[in-house]
Amino acid sequence: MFKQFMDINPEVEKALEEGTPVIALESTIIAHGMPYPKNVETALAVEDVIRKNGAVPATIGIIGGRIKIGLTKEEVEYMATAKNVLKVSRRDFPLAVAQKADGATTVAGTMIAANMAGIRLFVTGGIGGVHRGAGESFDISADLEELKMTDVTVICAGVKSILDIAATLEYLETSGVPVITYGADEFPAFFSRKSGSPADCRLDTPKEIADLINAKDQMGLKGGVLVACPIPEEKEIPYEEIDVVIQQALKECEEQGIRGKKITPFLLSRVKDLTKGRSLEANIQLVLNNAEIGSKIAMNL
Ligand code: PSU
Ligand code: MN
Repeated sequence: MFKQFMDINPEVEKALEEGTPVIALESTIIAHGMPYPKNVETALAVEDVIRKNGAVPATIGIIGGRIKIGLTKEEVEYMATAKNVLKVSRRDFPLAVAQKADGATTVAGTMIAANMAGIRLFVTGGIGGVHRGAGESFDISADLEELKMTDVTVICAGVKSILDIAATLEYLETSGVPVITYGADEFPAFFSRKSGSPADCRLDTPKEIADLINAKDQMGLKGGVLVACPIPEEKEIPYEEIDVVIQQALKECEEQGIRGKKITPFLLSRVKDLTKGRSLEANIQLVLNNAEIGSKIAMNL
């Protein structure tokens, strides 16, 4: 059903047939998460890291209403520069497909498409979560709902402190999602290695993580797995330093009355501007690090 709306890149299709590990990548980070041309450079560099490790990348996005599993270089460039690219989470697929629109898939959107294509692993930078003040605003990312129900492992660098990190972890616990911190005792906060929240489950090798994923799948337990990889120490922005910037961005978001799906892109873009691009550099480095670790997990699955 879903498959009739999908085009699978021949390289990806061949890998899936032959059992070569395939790793999904999202396109919201390209269209709405980073500025041009860094978005294209990063997307292609991440694909290179995955290939170098023996796996095959599949960047997922929607072009003219077709769900693409494995964007070509030209299509990545198109996603990065086209106007009116929708941000596509679960609820946006019907509109994007019916209107033959272009769409960048979020973590939730990418998980759905990856799962349909038979891809088990997905590497990204950060996921959405429970926003600060969600008790009043009800702003909880659809990414968390997707992790509850869709069998894809998401490898990220933790959760940005634009969100309520402790509440996000509680939500994931309630949802029955295994949350693994790779090689650290504290769950990471994207730009920083520390978040103030302890790691519930620490694993130190890609093999152990692959074993956990296999065990979950073999038991028939539905839902995703979240793997959080702390940003490499020399690349991090200390928590106290980035928190000041985030407070400022949150204040502006509130003042300007930004709502719904526009909130996260607004905050990401303000944080980048307020750090004069330093956050962008950290963002790029952590995605590359996640791709390296994700590939190693893939090779052990
Ligand atoms: N967090 C980041 N970078 C991102 C996103 C989140 O640090 O690029 C993007 C991802 O695509 C994620 C989406 O799935 O934002 C979440 O949006 P929302 O909060 O509206 O659910
Ligand atoms: Mn939201």
